[in-house]
Amino acid sequence: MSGRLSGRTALVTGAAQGIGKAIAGRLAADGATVIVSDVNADGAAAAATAISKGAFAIAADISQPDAVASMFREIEERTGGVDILVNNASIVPFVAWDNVDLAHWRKIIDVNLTGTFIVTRAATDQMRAKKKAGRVISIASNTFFAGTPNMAAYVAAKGGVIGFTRALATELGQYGITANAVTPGLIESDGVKASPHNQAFEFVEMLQAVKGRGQPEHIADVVSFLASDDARWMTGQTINVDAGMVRH
Ligand code: NAD
Ligand code: 4PL
Repeated sequence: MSGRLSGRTALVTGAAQGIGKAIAGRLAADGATVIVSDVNADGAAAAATAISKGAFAIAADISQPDAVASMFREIEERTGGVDILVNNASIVPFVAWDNVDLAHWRKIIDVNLTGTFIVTRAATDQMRAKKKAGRVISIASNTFFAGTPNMAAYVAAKGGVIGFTRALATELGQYGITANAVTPGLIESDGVKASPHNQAFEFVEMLQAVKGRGQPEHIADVVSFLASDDARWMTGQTINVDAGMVRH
């Protein structure tokens, strides 16, 4: 699309489908070499093939430190190291409050928050070792502002991602690495279309200032900006991208 990321290597987690796949496609169109990563190995391979130029797949579960470490060894061998990390992989549950038990809570925190930490730890260690002016962009959610129902553990994890982003910006600024978060509103992703969240569009649209259904590309465009040199003076920030559903 622009070539503004040519020469950079970008890792997008959870990129087999949905928002992550759109982000991977956009960063590749911007000229980056993109690693399409997902716990769904076949889906990641198919997405990398669809993106084609400059993209390849590595399967990894972000909550498994050994799998993540081996992914970063492969990235180093094949590209010399990651410049841009997009923390996108998450479980997007729809679970009524009365069914939010400890097992569900632990699973969501383990993948959505601890998984984000595991990948970010490995990625930023690699960026520092390779003297990269790195970028960490984490996909949170506007449910953190709205307190959206049927997602209590998810909302808590996304709040954790926003807090982590603020601390990370402070810790890593001295190495020239920035950390920012994006909070999408309801997006018509593959996961949402296959879930009860698909019933929420009419209600959410009523709350939006700009009408229509959020699409993965709406998020990918903002992530592309945050990954670009135009965002060099921003760190520790959270950009809300939800057609004005909430005002943050
Ligand atoms: P999706 O369910 O369509 O895709 C998520 C992808 O993440 C899947 O390919 C899945 O296999 C992968 N994944 C899940 N657990 C993983 C793990 N442990 N390790 C590696 N990969 C894993 O989801 P989406 O709607 O595209 O959401 C993408 C991101 O955007 C998530 O962080 C989500 O919380 C966030 N988000 C989505 C919406 C929305 O309405 N769709 C709104 C706000 C934020
Ligand atoms: C407004 O992050 O932001 C449903 C499902 N509705 O995952 C989300 C809204 C969902 C959201 C989200």
